[in-house]
This record gives sequence, C-alpha cells and structure tokens, in this order.
Amino acid sequence: MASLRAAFRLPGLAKVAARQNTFVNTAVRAYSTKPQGLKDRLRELIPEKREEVKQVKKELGSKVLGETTVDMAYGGMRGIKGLIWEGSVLDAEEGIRFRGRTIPECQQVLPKAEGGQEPLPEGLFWLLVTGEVPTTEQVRALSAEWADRAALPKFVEELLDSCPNTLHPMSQLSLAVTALQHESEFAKAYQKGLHKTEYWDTTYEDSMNLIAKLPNIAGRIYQNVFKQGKIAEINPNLDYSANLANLLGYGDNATFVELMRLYLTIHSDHEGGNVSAHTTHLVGSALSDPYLSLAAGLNGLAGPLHGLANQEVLRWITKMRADLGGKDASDETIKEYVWKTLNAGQVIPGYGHAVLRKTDPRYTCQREFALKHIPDDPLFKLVSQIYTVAPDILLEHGKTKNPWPNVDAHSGVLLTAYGLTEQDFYTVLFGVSRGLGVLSQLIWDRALGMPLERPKSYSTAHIKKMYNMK
Ligand code: HAX
Repeated sequence: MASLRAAFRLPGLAKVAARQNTFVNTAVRAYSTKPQGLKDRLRELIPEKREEVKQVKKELGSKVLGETTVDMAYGGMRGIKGLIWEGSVLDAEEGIRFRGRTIPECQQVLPKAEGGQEPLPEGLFWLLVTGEVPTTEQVRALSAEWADRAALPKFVEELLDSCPNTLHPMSQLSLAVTALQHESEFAKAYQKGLHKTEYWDTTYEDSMNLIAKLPNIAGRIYQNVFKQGKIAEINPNLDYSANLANLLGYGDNATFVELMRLYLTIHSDHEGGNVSAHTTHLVGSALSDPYLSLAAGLNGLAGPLHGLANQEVLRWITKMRADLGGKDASDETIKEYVWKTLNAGQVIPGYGHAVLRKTDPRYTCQREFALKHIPDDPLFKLVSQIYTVAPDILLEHGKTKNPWPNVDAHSGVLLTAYGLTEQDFYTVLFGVSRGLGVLSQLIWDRALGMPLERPKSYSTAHIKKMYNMK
C-alpha cells in the first residue's frame, strides 16, 4: 500500500486524490479485511511441517532411497535420489504433479481471472507454497500484492538500459536479478545476526519482492532489445500475467494474456533435480539470498539442453523452412531434415527428456491451447507434423531414451502466433515462471533448516582403486 499512498501525496493531485481517496481507503479496507494472506498461512504451516519432517527423519531416516552406480556418477547423476522437493514430483510416464495435482487438475481447480479460462500463476504459487488451493479472493490479493511490490530500483533500470542489445536477454535477466541482491532483506538481517528459525521470514519477503519484479525486468529487456524502449506502468488492478503481457506490449490481446497465464503456470516447477531448480537450491544452501540463488538457476536455464531449448526449437524450425525455400513441408522433407540434424551430431531441440518417457503433459496442454485458439496457424501445423514424424526417427536413431516432445517443442509456436517472434527472448519468459517454483522451495528450504548441500565426489583413479581395477 505504501506506493499507492505515496502516489496520492504528489503535488497537483489533490483534487483527484480527494476523489480517489475513497478508492485508496476502500483498498486499505480491502487489505485489512482481506482473507487470510499467504504469509500468515505459511506461518501456521511451518511448525506442522517441521514436526512432520522431524518424525519422517526419526522413523525413516535409515531407509534406503536407491543405489548409486558408477554409471550414475559418470552419467550426470541421472536417477540418483538425493533431494527433497516439496512442490512437485515428476513421474516418467505421467508427467508433473504440482502438490499431487496434474496439469489438467490444476487447470480445473485453480482460480481464474474474471472471464478467463486458464489458471492464474498466483494460484499455482499459493499451491506450491502451502499445498492448498487458494480461494479467488486470496489469489486476487496476491495479484495486488505483487503489483504493489513490482517497482525496480532506479539503478537496476539504468543497468538494463545500459546493456548492449547484443547481450543475450537471459544474461540481462540474470544480471538484473543479481543486481537486485542490493535489496535483499535476508542478507541484511543475516549481517545483523539472525536466528536460524527466522531465516524463512526474510527469504519469503525477498522471494515475494523478486517474483513481483520479474515482469518489470522482462518487459524492460524486451522493450530495450526489440522495441522502442518504452515501458508501460504496472496496473495494480491487473493480475500478474496481464501485467506481464502489458509490459511486453501485448496486453490488448485477451488470448495472449490467457496464454501468459497458462505459460507461467506450467513452466514454474518440475521437481528438484532439473538444472535450474537444483542450482537455485544448491546455491541457496550456502545461505546465498534468493536473488543470488535464482540468478544462478537462471544461468542454468539459459543452457540449450535446458530452458534455451525453446529458442533453439524455433531456430531449428526456421532453418528447416529456409531450407525448403518457401515450399510446404512434407513428411519426407521433415524426415530428411531430422536425419540431417542427427547425422551432424546435433540434438533435435524440444525432444527427449532426462526423466520423462512419454509426451510431456506441458506439451499436450499447449497443443490443446493451440487447437482451441490457432488451429489453422501454419507453424502450429508444422509443429504438429513434426510430432508425427520425429519420434519414429529418434527411435530408429536408437540413442535417446525418450523420443517424445518436451515443453519447449511447443511454447515458441504459440508466442510466434501472437506476434512475439523474437526467439532470443523466449527463455526469459520461462525464467519468470521458473522463479515461482524454485523460490517457493527456497522458502521451505530455509523454514526446514535444510543444510549446506555437499555430495561426495570421487576421481576415476579412486574408483579404479576401490574395485581393484588395473
Ligand atoms: N536429439 C538427438 N539426440 C538425443 C536427443 C535429441 N532430442 N535426446 C537425447 N539424445 C541423445 C543424447 O544426446 C545421448 O547421446 P550420447 O549417448 O551420444 O551422449 C543419448 O541420446 C541418450 O540421452 P538420454 O539419456 O535419452 O537423455 P539425457 O537424459 O542424457 O538428456 C536431454 C536429456 C533433454 C538433455 C536430451 O534429451 C536433449 O538434449 N534434448 C534436446 C534438447 C532439449 O529439448 N532440451 C530441453 C529439455 C526439457 C527442459 O529441460 N526444458 O527446459
């Protein structure tokens, strides 16, 4: 509310203020009579959860979760079970469940915007933090709270404005998030001396501030790099996704706003072992604050085998179209192009997954969105055609354990359909969403007193010695 009040204290606005004071007072009242807020609910849940974890450790602490083989150690720790992640669990066949709920279930139960059909990411964040489905009023209050916390410090705006347009948008996002560390309440409280049981409180405040500011950062990067550098104001009456759409310059398109709601919901969390989640958690375990932790996770998301794959998919398809010289793709030409990519020792972006062994439900729900809103879009038709051709080739190629498409195979085509054609920007949107998942876990990491992460490593020489290999 502080910023709203300050706005009405500006000179020359007295008359408007008198009229709008009614609005402010109503808003203040709405704040004070609002349903239970997220932080209050979290404060109630923490002692219960601490007790639950204590009991689990006491009763099951010596149970075995799985074995570690030499292959696993050399193979990117694939499948090693050694992390706790409360918000979501990924099943190889079924896909992601957020606090036990599938994507279609979330689409059904999470609150929507007025007149909207897609879930609001605010609701998903509430679900990730508490394990509970919020009411519409609770979600509306969260939208208002994020809008209220959204302003960027001037030096961060200037930092972004001074970046060369050639600096990749993901590097700019990471840079801005790192710079926001200047504002960290956790870091300041820690310097003063903070009891361990209180870590979660300032981690929560930092996480909320950071999530709230991500649309302003993303919007500024987009406008600076690809448009004329004019940035819209955050509208306190809009939800998070509508504000993001506005900042990008697509706020007038109601379907794009709906797409943002779905996009931000489904890209948020994918259990703990993926690069961006694990990195955020790992860096946070050194008690680096949420800004430093998320920036580290975003740097991992910026890799082409992870989040940058959404950019790579569109690049790959664009090259295919260029190769075709304007002709429509046939199944045969797609096959040739897929083989050409594989024979060049490159991956088919958007296909395969380290855990999933079926089509990613995040792909499926984006496909459903496309079928509903842009069924005749030529690029969507091409993406659908690739879906019918590529898996068989990947099977024949015989390397990948999962020949099916992942989330990144579909997101770019939807953005392109609404005019957001700047492929280098796509992973920034993924990053805004990923913040919701990894920061909700970081709050719990601090609430549960999760220790410094420090797995054991061996050298090849040591492994050979362990098993008497000559
Ligand atoms: N095209 C060609 N080869 C592929 C492949 C693909 N799409 N997916 C896997 N392979 C290859 C691997 O490179 C590996 O080859 P080598 O034995 O020569 O090293 C082999 O198949 C076995 O790999 P895997 O066990 O099936 O897969 P991994 O767990 O090692 O890797 C990846 C998972 C997602 C990195 C992989 O499937 C890939 O590179 N896919 C393309 C990039 C991509 O879409 N990434 C986004 C994934 C989802 C995500 O994180 N989004 O953010």
